[in-house]
Amino acid sequence: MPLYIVRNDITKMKVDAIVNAANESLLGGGGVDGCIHRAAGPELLEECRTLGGCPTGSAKITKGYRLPAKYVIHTVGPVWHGGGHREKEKLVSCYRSSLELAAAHNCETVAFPLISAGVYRYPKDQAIQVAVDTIGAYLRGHELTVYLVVYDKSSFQIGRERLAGVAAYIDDHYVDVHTDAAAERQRFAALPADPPPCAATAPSRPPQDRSLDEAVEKLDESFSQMLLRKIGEKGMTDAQCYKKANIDRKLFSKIRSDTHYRPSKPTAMAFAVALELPLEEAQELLGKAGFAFSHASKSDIIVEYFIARGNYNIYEINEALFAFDQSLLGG
Ligand code: AR6
Repeated sequence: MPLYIVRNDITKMKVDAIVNAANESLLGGGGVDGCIHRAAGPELLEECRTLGGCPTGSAKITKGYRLPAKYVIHTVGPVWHGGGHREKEKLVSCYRSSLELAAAHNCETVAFPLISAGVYRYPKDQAIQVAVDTIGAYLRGHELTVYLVVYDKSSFQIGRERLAGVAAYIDDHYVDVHTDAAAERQRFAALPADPPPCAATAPSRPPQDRSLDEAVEKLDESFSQMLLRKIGEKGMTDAQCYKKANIDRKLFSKIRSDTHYRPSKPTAMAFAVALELPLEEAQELLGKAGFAFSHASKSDIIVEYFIARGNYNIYEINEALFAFDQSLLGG
């Protein structure tokens, strides 16, 4: 199920559980901990007093009281001491323990702040990376929707290593909007007209003309048909594909059952990424939904950057899209 990166105050999130970046006493503090206790009311502290604290890397659960969230999962991140004191291992454990606790309480939606990235001084870029990688890995095997709540935009510094290449690629490829709007129109004009709605209307071919038949069949394929064919060809299950695409199971079912479903561009791109299609094939799949990669669109260039490098990690792609204020893929 999907991972969304959002900018918000976590105390406002209407989810089953929000995660608190607490300290080992679980008796409140500053930062997001202070915000959560203020919004939940004094009953939260009362319940926290009964828990007997929590070791670093673990998590404990309470009710949400006056919060819109049903539960608060309190986890204790590591204090940053330079990186040589198993900080990463402990931070990974915070995310895992919190997710497992959420699942044990039948939560379907969970929101995390960037644990340890404030008072505990974990470098923000590395904290985001640990969060995205750990949550992403967990979601491959579980049906849960997770929100990573980023409070301040400065958490996403363009200068950092993981995004530096993306910034340079955008500089090289982002073309003047006016010039490119014309190019985009031309590109659309060059696309084949929408295929007829039903394969039965395709002209019949002599049996020996197999390859032409196949070509015509492919032209007639809808987005949904092409998607399902490619899932089969890649030997993937539906679930593997929609999870890798950061797509909700319900949306996938809709696409599966409606041959003529027209997805949004981010959804079509998400499937191209999940199927690990090279650029040309990705372009073909997008074309089935009536879209094309455009150098007038920063988000297209960012996705293209990752595909061209064979990096099909949708969470990393979304991290970059978020950093550049673009709509995320999937979801
Ligand atoms: N919503 C979402 N994120 C927030 C909010 C909010 N309302 N407020 C802050 N953040 P921190 P830590 C972000 O310091 O580093 C407390 O005193 C913030 O920008 O809250 O794990 C505890 O009691 C930052 O990116 O947690 C502990 O003693 C992230 O949340 C200690 O701080 C985490 O920053 C824990 O330190």
